[in-house]
This record gives sequence, C-alpha cells and structure tokens, in this order.
Amino acid sequence: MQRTYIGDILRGRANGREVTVAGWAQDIRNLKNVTFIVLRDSTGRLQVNVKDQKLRDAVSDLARESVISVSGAIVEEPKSRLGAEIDAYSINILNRSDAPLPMGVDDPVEADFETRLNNRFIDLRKPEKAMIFRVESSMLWGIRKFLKEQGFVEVHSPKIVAAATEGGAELFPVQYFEKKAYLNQSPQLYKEILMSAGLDRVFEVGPAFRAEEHNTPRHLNEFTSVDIEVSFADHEDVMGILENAIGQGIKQVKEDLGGELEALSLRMPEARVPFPRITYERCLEELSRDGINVNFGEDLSPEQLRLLGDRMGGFYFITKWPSSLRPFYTMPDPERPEITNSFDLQFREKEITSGAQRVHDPKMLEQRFRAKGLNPTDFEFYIKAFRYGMPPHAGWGLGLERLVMILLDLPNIREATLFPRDRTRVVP
Ligand code: ATP
Ligand code: AMO
Repeated sequence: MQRTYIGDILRGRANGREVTVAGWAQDIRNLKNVTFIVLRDSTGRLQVNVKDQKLRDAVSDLARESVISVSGAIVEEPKSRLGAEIDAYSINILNRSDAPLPMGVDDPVEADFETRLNNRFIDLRKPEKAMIFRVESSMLWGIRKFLKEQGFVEVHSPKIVAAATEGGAELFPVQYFEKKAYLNQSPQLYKEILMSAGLDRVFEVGPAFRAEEHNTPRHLNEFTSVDIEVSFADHEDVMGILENAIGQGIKQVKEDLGGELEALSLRMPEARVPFPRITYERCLEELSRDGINVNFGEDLSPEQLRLLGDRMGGFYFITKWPSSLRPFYTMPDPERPEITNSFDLQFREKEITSGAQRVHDPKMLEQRFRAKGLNPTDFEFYIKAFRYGMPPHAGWGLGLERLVMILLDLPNIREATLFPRDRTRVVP
C-alpha cells in the first residue's frame, strides 16, 4: 500500500499535499457539521476532518481502534492540538475493531499492570510503551555494530541441553524423546567450547531460561542474554569491551531516538568510560565504615548494594569476588585462590552483567567441579574441549531486559519484556 507516515507530515516532510495515511482510529467525534478522527500510526497522530456526508455516514458507527486508510489533503494551517490535519476525500475501512475495548490506548488513568500484560497488543500501541522496545532495538544494534567492528563472530548455541551451567536447582526439564534434557540457563559451556574451536571472539544474543521460583521486579524465567567469549583474554580485557559496548549502545539510542525520547520525557544515563572499579573486599571495607559487617564469602544483599550504589553513582564494576560465590568455570586469582578474576557490572544497586576469566586447565576444571559438589563426568562433552588445546579465555553475560529496565529507570523488568514469562505467567 502506498502511504505516507504521519511522522513525516508532522515534520513537514510529506511529499506533496495529497496523501494517503493509514492506521488506527484512536478517537472519533461527531460534531454538527464535521466528524473528527484522531488517526494514529507507528510514527504519530493527526486529525482527520470528515466533512462529506457520505463519508461521515460510513464512519458513524466505527468503533475506536478500527484500522482505516484515509486519502486527503494536508491542511496548511492546522487548528488541531495534534499539529497536523488532513481533509478526507476518501476513507477505506480495512478492519473493524470490536467494542468495548479490553483497555484503552489513551485513557487518562492507566490500566493495572496485569490487564496491560494480558492485552499487550493494545498496551504497546501507546507510544511510550513501544518506545521501550525501540530503545532495546537501537541499544542492541549499537552493541552488535561495536562487537562486529571488534572482530566478533555472531553464533547460535543450542537451547535444549543436557547439563546445568549456573546452578542445578534452576533448570526447566524437557522430555527429549527417551532422554532427559533441559532448557539452557546460559550459553556458557558452548561459548567456551568455541574458544577451543578457534573462533577466537564470539557473541550470542539468545534466550536463557531460569526456573527461579521467586517473583521479583528484576527476574524473569526467560530472558535475553547477550554473551561474549574472547580467547587469549582475561577479565580486565572483557571489562574494557563491556564498557565500550554499553557506551556505543547508548550512543546509538541517542542517535536514533534522541528527540523522541525527550518528547516522552525519557532520559538515558551517561556512560563515561572507563567505569569505576571496586573490589569485593573494598566493598566490605566501605560497608564496615557504615557499621555493616559482612563476612568474606557472603553475598552482598540488595540493601548493601543500595548503599554501595549511592556511593558509586551510575555504572561501576565490583571485581574479584570470592570463589565460593562464583560458578565452577571462574578462574581463581593465581596469587590468592580464595578470590577470582571475576566481575559484576552494576548500575547503582542493580546487577547488569556477570563475567570473568575462565579456568582453562582441564585438571583445575575437574577440581573446581568437585569443589562445587558437581560430577565432572556429567560435563565430559565440555571438559573434552579443554584437553586438546584450549586457549586462556574470558567473557561475560548481560541481561538485555535488565539493561533496558535500568537505562530507562523502569520499575519492573516486565515493562522491558514484550511477553514476560514469570512464576505465574506463560500467556500471552
Ligand atoms: P545471578 O545469576 O548472578 O544471581 P542475578 O542477576 O539474578 O544473577 P541479582 O539477583 O541481581 O543477580 O543479584 C543481586 C543481589 O541480590 C545478590 O547479591 C543476591 O544475593 C540478591 N538476590 C538475588 N535474588 C534475590 C531475591 N529473590 N530476593 C532478595 N535478594 C535477592
Ligand atoms: P549470570 O547468571 O549472572 O551469569 O547472568 C548474567 C546476566 O543475565 C541477567 N540475568 C537475568 N535477567 C533476567 N532474569 C533473570 N532471571 C536473570 N538471571 C540473570 C543479569 C545477569 O547479570 N554465564 C554467566 C555469564 C558469564 O560469565 O559469561 C551468567 O549466566 O543481567
């Protein structure tokens, strides 16, 4: 269909005065001599003036949110608050909406979150909700572009797997013909195997599944993980790649959407590279100055992270976590094996990314499995790749929805998820 986007008309960039526009009839008002339709497409809204009686009759019983196309003339000096008007000379009803709507697009009071998620197809018609996913798309585009420039290969690892990576209790089981399998918690083992395969630097953007029972504002049971793995690298190397990737992602969002974000009063934080670094042990010292005693080896609670976040500001790394808190694949510090060459990237109190240098010696790897109470035989397909020439390597995993939630200061990760999967929700 030949059509003009409403955004182009609003910005005075429409080609010619006669146009065809198409979208949703958001509001229809019948006055004495004219019918006004507020027409919305993905780029904006304008007012359609319908004066012809035949056309007025044709739309008189049209329900809100019906899909129409309108051909007409752009009004040179629009009086409507929407900033653009067209006088209709033909209207095509493409698909009628049922009435009443399960929720409105432009209601003064927003529907509750459950209703919004149950009717996500309408919820996302609101420009400020759709914008979240446009930000996500631009962010990911910026990150992808950066990684490609850095020589990374985009890969796709299996999501139906035979072994846990991030802790045994949080797996969704799958009946795989006569075998027992699971949905993958992260591409960890596969991205490491690809280092032995010589792909050198890989990244993957894909789903990760965690059967975590709790319902929190920052956890999903299915999320999008952006993962990298780099050969002949340590944790410092991949921290550098991470901060620059985020910087480039934010730059891309500002380039693509800057003006529109401002119009919706949405602001992106600055990413000043390099991000500050603080070791886990320094965190404990900082907390003890506030009279909070955390024993070495204890995880930092959300309240403690909040205190640290207030002190550190926006983005910062917490590095050198204790071995007891990190998975089997994490490289111990050669000088002090009770701590690891690991890091989390935080934004204030919230974790965005975990990463580390990995164990590359197969003997050490087997020891680490045993130390974590895991049986190395269950991971034979993985350890095998370490026995025949595995380079030293490092990488990270970033939750895309987490990142967008944090950047846009959203109250709940589900706002940054099209169709969230949580403890109770598998539909829509
Ligand atoms: P990981 O898989 O590394 O735990 P994560 O992103 O789930 O990744 P977070 O949940 O952001 O980690 O962890 C931040 C801190 O919050 C951790 O110190 C953890 O102890 C704490 N935490 C995690 N889950 C919960 C929860 N359901 N309730 C309260 N605190 C939690
Ligand atoms: P981790 O388990 O910390 O590390 O996960 C990495 C990042 O993924 C995001 N994330 C989640 N997002 C939404 N809902 C969840 N339930 C959830 N769980 C995790 C977070 C987190 O920082 N293999 C390692 C990464 C690596 O070392 O390369 C891993 O999976 O943003």
